[in-house]
Amino acid sequence: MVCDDSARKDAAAPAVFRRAGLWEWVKGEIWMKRWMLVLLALVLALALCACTTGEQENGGNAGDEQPETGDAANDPVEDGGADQDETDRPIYYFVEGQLVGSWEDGQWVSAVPLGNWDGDAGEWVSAGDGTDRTFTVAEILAMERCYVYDREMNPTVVLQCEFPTYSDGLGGFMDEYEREPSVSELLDSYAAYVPEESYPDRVFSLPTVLEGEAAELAVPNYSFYFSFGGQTWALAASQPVEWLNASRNVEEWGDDVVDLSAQRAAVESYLQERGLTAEGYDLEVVRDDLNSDRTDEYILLVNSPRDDALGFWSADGEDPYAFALVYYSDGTLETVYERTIPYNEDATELFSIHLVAAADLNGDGTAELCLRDGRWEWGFYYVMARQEDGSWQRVLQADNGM
Ligand SMILES: [Ca+2]
Ligand SMILES: [Ca+2]
Repeated sequence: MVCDDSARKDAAAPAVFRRAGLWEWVKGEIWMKRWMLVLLALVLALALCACTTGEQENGGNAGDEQPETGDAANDPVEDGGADQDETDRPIYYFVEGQLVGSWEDGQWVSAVPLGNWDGDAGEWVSAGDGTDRTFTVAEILAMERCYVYDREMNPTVVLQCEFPTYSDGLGGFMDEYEREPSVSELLDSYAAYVPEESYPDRVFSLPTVLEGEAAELAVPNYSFYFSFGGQTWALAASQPVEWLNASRNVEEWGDDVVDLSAQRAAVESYLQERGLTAEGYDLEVVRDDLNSDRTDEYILLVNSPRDDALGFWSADGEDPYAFALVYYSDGTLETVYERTIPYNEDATELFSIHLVAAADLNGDGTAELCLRDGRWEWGFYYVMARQEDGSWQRVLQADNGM
């Protein structure tokens, strides 16, 4: 019976095996041992393969003979890969809805050239330290999400961005963008919501990827506002920031009355040193730890006396001024921003400086100050950054128009 069985198996064996004599080897008495050897070799080969692949994924020993894995070190890896990708992107900042610029490649990049308009000379005068570029609406809508901050509110995340589009452009002042198809038509197919006709705002989900002509639309650099979740917040950013601004108008804060006599004395001597009136000036005080040394600093917004009804300065014959200062616990005063103009009897210009937000935007441990420079029917937003020598530089700027 055994022989019969063996013969049947021989007959069923593939002809090619029989010709090569392999079948004898396969069916031999020690076939089990041989197959185990083959299996062991297979397992060893697989284990070797797995080790090599692991090294390549970690960017470790990707050898020259493996050029296709040479980029592995630059590819996002599973742990923190998304974070790595995020940190390579510019971080965008919006002050009261207006794009002021970004932090990218380790530097500030302003949305408009850093400077002041010199009305007498009829030209821009450079101010600040940094560069600027044109931003596209496409890069703003590519933001994964937006972190928004406002007074007395917990920071929150918003996944919606809105802005106005018109037939001839973005915003209301961009006739040079007139085109066919209109800007509205270009963007409507990407919008999550298009309101009733004649209402210009379009609502977009974050992120939205624009393509073609739509991807080339520049963010207007004059009087153009983004809102996020329906609001223009004090501050919005594409990455979380260290938000301060906790104690505003500290003199008026309920039971926590703070004696500001030292700060007021410092302000008054500061003004007198500059030949400016120290009577009736307008003072706004914000208290917080700007430099992470666990001691509060005082941000002092000092504006010249004003007529409450008209908003013009009210000290006849005195030069009007606006200052943003930081007062440290040792009595040191630093000038963040200053503007004075000679008194003019035909005084029609209004200007004042206000703090919109204080936050460490670039995560270096020192807060930047976001200021609103209000002028007569025009104005600017500035982001001021403290330098190592204690000076403050304007690093980002937006033109807020009306
Ligand atoms: Ca401090
Ligand atoms: Ca900072």
